[in-house]
Amino acid sequence: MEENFLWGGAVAANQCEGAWDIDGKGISTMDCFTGGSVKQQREYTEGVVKGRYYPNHEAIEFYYRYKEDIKLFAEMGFKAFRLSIAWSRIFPKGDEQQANEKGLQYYDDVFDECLKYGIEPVVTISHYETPYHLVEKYGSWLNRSMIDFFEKYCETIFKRYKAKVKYWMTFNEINTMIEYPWFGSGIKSCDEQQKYNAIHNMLVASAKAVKIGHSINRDFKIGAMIFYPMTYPNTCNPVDNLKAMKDMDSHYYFSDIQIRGYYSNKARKFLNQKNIVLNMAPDDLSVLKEGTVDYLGFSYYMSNVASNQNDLQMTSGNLMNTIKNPFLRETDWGWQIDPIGLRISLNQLYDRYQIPLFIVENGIGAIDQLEDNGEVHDQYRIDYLKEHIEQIKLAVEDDGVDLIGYTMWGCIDIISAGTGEMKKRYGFIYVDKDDAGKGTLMRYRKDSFYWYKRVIETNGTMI
Ligand code: BGP
Repeated sequence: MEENFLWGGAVAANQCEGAWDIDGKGISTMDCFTGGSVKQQREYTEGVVKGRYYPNHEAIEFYYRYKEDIKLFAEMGFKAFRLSIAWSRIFPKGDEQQANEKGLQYYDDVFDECLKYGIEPVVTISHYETPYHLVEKYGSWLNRSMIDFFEKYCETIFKRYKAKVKYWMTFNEINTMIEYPWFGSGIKSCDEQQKYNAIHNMLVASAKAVKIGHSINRDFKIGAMIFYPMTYPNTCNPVDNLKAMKDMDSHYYFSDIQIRGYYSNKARKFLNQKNIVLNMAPDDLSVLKEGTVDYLGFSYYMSNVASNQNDLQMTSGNLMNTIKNPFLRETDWGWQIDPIGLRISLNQLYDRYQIPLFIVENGIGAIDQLEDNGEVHDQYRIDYLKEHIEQIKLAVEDDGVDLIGYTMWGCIDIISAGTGEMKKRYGFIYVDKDDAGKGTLMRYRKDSFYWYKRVIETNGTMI
């Protein structure tokens, strides 16, 4: 890989920090998601309800333990660490004029700790963590005022951290808005007209953020970020291929606009056919054109299958269920493991956009066993990551894809976003905590910790 390839790991504030109401932080949407499981969806409550269990409230207390954790990342040799800033630590309600200094100082300290070890922070500006007050008072992104609030938030953090952070991305998996607007932005319910206007507001806000960021530091690299559900047709039947194409078009809708800077022919046709009218301000289209991103970040865990039939066997996946693929193994949570699919995804995205790509999430959620001697033998995680990194190398070295870096998802065990579980572990580092919130929160290096250290040391040659 390139000498400056950004090997690292990724987390999100709401899934690791805890300290949900400390040092001035306001309630965020994710603070209102109860614990759940594969069988029982997380409940999004009206605010924080006394007596309910919210796993994100304590999470793994990264807020207090970040020095210990970043030291462990440095021991692995991380070049980059992807994390998010909790918007409601900076603006507790989201519509204030004055930022919360304790929140700003916290991230100053975290970035300083990263830079002490030569680790590049890669910052997600909004990772499912909308200030809950903005939902209650304005209806979140249904309201165009959010563009101004987001702009204020971005300008504040860009100015504050302009000498410490170079890599940014605006919205985590913005295409989550298709199926889960409450997850992506806290919107409790909306029809298609409202949903695609909320998405339009987010896209305009993202473009404005890019423009502001580049005016504050022209060296900033600001990316878009989608989850990439690369999809195969179930058969060579043309109708299955058409379905696979259409399914992917619904996701390209987001990255097309953020990378190309305009609503494509397909996007406009889609909106027309749904009778969706966007409430545009006069300069929205020029803002989208001027605020195109510098790179595309994406998450990849598994691949999907599309068919015109609807009586086929299904399995679960990241943010969406899919048809079972008989050629693929599944994780304990039913996600289909497809390393070659990652090479295909890299080719599809690079062929389409010809801009640098960044894998900002990839990993396997599994049930890990902490042995009495403090070891965790997670050979299945080494195998998963090894198989995917092999394909990444082929995409770069054989197919010529321009890839900035790879931040493995959940580099330390954290709260699962989809299920709220701790037992769905991703990390190179085991955290002693269970689904009921019990545990010492002590950290333990897994076998994969030492394996990844060698991968980074050899820049991907020894995997
Ligand atoms: C992505 C989110 C991450 C992370 C990941 C794994 O959609 O961006 O926040 O959670 O999925 O999913 P889960 O935690 O549900 O296993």
